[in-house]
Amino acid sequence: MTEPNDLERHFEHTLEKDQRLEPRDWLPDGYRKTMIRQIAQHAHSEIIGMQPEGNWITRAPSLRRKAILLAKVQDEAGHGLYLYSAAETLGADRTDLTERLISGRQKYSSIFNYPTLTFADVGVIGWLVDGAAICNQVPLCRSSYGPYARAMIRICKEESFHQRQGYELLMTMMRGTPEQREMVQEATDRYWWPSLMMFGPPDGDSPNTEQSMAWKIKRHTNDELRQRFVDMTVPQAEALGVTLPDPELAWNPERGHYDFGEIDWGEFKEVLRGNGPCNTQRVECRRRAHEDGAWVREAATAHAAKHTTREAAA
Ligand code: FAQ
Repeated sequence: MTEPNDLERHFEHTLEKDQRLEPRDWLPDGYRKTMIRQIAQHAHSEIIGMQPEGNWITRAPSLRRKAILLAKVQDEAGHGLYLYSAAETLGADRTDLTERLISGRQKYSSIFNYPTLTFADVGVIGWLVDGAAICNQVPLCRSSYGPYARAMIRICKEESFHQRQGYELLMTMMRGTPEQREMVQEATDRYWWPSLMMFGPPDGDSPNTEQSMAWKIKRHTNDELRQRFVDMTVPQAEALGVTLPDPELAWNPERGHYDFGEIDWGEFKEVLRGNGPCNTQRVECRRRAHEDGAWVREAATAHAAKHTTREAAA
């Protein structure tokens, strides 16, 4: 085995001291590749994640709800853009990442392949999907790659607002008519299990966790975060007055955690293979938006070129 050189030692020491790695630092190829993969998948999730809720912007039941939803969806676009910028600091090319997304070569979160059938879904996405996102992303604020960790701080602040708006919407609906309460329960029934899948495969089937933990990219395993989410969400469901659709959900005093039923990993794998209820629609919509936006990118590039020529002439 060859001795590590100064650059490798600097990388290892930075991790040992729990400091951040920066774009100027030497990074092992595997670290760079893993970080680009995770950041790109995360960015794609934010961008594709605009679609399910975007579906309700024109049909929000009041001006207030419409303004809130518009702001939330815009935040998601912003998160996607910070994250693409973070991936660019690692040498990734945004056009290439978008190509990979629309050609199905790069993943985005499984959760966004489920439809939003009623307005209660907007509340449930805020409560459960943003709730799960926060649970997963707060530890990523301490991720070893500086630009990602810093982007995550702002993203988590905004996600907390998203989660609260969802919960407040559901609280309001639960104080409403029996039909509204039924809508909340039905949306919870549909979104509960897919939300648990957001944390990724069980630890025994997660090929990336061990190395990502060693590199301090991930701070907790998928199962640890999933358990944390369940423990946090059960009391919220009780306060809301909805039933989580799992008969095996029960407090386990010995473990100090809630036990929960088996997740349908067959469904998760199908969604990842592209066979979820909305995969085709989501990717097609993103591809169309990218093509329709070509003239904006061309105009911006032409404008920048003109600027450069004028500045050079001056
Ligand atoms: N969906 O070895 P692992 C949001 C893939 S929040 C699809 O365990 P890893 C906010 C995984 O990438 C959602 N693919 O992988 C919002 C890997 O792929 P590979 C986004 C999944 O990376 C809310 C393979 O399976 N959040 O957008 C999923 O160590 C509301 C093997 O898995 C993030 O991306 C899944 N659920 O752990 C927006 C957070 N799970 O290697 C709008 C950052 C796993 O085949 C509205 N990411 N895979 O290419 C992470 O923390 C990690 O990447 C995990 C997966 C935990 C997601």
